[in-house]
Amino acid sequence: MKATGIANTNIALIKYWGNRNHQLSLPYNSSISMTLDGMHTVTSVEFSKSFKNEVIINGIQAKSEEQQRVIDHITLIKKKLNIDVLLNAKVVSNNNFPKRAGIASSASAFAALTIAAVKALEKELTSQELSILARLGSGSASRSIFGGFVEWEKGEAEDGSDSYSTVLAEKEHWPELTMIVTIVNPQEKKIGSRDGMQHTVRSSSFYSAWRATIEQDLQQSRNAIYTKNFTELGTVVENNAFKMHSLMHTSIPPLIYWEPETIRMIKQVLNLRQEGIECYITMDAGPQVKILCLQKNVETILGKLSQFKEMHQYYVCQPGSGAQITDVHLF
Ligand code: 2P0
Repeated sequence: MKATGIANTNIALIKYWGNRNHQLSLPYNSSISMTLDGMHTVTSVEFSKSFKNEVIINGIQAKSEEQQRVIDHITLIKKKLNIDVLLNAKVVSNNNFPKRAGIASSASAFAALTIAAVKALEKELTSQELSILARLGSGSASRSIFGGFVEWEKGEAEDGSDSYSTVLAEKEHWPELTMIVTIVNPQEKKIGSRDGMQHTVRSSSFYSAWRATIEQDLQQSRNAIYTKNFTELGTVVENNAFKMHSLMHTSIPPLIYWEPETIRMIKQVLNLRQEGIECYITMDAGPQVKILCLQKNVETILGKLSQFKEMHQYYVCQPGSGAQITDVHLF
């Protein structure tokens, strides 16, 4: 009854920001992401009636709020699978990148937790069913079940049965596409995405503009991925990220995930582009700047940015695989 899952994180190219049903993580719009090779969470889960529920993240006992979120997700999985809810779980999870820093650690975390828990409960589910379950833990986790280029369909059903992710293109379709994730400020964020997005939906007068243009962004992004048109993809990805941050900035009170280093990094990337090195920006619910580029330009971009003291750390990621079960357990 012990199983271990490994899941890569993903970065949205076209963002999810706002739920029509918050409890079920049912979004107002579909979103598109790239699963990132090498930025992952590994999670082992074991069930026993003799256990107390226990959650260890990166070698330390999880804080009560984090522990509750993990245990609530496991309880929900048990209920959905008609398993005795008194069966307690020991969960040990390791990330190989900072959590709660705006690099979608909950995406890889809840994807790995979901596949490990289902396997430990000795159930076989389809990828679609796993994507739905992962979505209930964290919306973006529904995308990390799959590798390559992924679309999470918003769906229409009230129960969320048609809101899951599918693969737009496998990772082998466009291996040159690269995401450089720069860590400019490693602090944990104070306002989580789930609270932040609902605040935005309630109070930003720009939310209707976001919804009015999102289908066009999705279509442009799908086309650019299918035809491997980097300029078209980069243009829509960057614009979509700035639109999402405009929603945050026009919330009342404003929700600002950027730090001074974020702006300085944004300027650096725009300067690089002016110098003729084609690269684009995306950002999530945190201060980190991600740079979308082609593999042939990675060395030049890193060479330029290495002179920049704000960049504490970086990850260079190609399109990665979907979530998988492994035999190597963490306990
Ligand atoms: C996304 N984000 O599409 C959007 C863009 C962040 C900005 O989905 O609170 O991971 O971390 O469990 O679902 C982040 O929200 O929520 C997210 P948390 P989730 O990737």
